[in-house]
Amino acid sequence: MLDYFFDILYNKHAVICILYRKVALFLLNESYIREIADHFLIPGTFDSITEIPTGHINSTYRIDYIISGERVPYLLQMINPNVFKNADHLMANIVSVTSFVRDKIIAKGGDPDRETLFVKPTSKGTNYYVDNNGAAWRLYNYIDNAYSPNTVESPELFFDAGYAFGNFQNMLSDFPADKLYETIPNFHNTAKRYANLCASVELDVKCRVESVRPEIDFAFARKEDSFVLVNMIKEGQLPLRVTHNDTKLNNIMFDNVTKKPICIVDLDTVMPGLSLYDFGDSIRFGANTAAEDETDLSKVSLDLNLYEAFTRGYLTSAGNSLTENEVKYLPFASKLMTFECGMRFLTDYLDGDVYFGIAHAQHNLDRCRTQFALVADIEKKYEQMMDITAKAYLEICGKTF
Ligand code: GN1
Ligand code: MG
Repeated sequence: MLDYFFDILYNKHAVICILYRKVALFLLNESYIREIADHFLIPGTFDSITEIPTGHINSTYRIDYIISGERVPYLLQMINPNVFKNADHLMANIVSVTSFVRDKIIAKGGDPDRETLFVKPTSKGTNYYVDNNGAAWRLYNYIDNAYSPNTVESPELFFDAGYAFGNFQNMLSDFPADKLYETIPNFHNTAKRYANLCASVELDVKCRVESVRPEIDFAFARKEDSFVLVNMIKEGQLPLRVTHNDTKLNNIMFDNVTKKPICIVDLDTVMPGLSLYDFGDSIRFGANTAAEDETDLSKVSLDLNLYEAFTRGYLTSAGNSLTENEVKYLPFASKLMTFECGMRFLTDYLDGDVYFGIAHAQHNLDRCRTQFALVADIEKKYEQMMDITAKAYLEICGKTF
């Protein structure tokens, strides 16, 4: 009935229809989300819910409560069950990593409520709540008066981002990595990602292969790249570390006033991994002169100034604890993580968009094309990136590779 009503409206007034849908959906959502929130130990009275529409995977809401006359915000999140199959392991990872980081922040005289996320328990004392549909929900402190940038406004900001992720790496350098679960096995195993793409091309469930031949050929031509770091791990040439694994710029919260990074968020994929994954993924997202889903590919390029700024920030906080190989391969990792992400978007497009959230039918393909255009530009600028890295390493750490 509701749909019929919407359809009639849609024919006449498309824009109004979209607005109505949004309002209706929101109203339905709001009471549901309130019910979920009731399962957590939150003092005070409920005030409001605001959806935070970022991220391609989880659903995120800010919920405000009034406690002793003051508005206190929290972050409520539904963990995407299609992506994270084991909420218990995922939440155990997050609780142990955030407790560890929290202790370090307190020891350094920092503000633990602002500098790290921490998990608020349910009224039953568990780390998360499972709703009637089987989806897991968790509640965090909300880092207020802060923002997470989607674009780099200045090299200084990107230097700070590099410093922040390097610092995160450092804070966890003595965390026992074997205590962490591998919540998404082979997450950055690029050889596996390549094999997944091949399998999806073979199956071609949505009959899309012919329409994306150039993208498939682009990926197939770079098969060898996908094995490089995987083989280095096997040969013991790169150390396993505790890594974030999703180091997009918008996973750093910056303070509204100081404009400095305060907190690293989105800890779902904290797992044992390579420092190179974290560095490369940051460059993929932040040093691109265009958005991740830009359709005008002439806007896509690797900004060398931004590459340099991030590299310098990162080496300033993490450089001395990295091995020579971990520094030498920074340009390669930038290319590889971009290639990996492009392969993942392409695979999902071929599979019928079953993994990443999309806003329109071609979204995954657009994202894939942007990533591959960036890979091509990195290949052109590769020597310059090597020079920038070597110079920064020498100047900041006094070392060569
Ligand atoms: C996903 O949901 P979001 O935007 O934080 C994805 C990352 C990708 C990213 C691409 C668990 O992260 O690996 O790099 O999209 N997260 C997962 O934008 O797959
Ligand atoms: Mg994420």
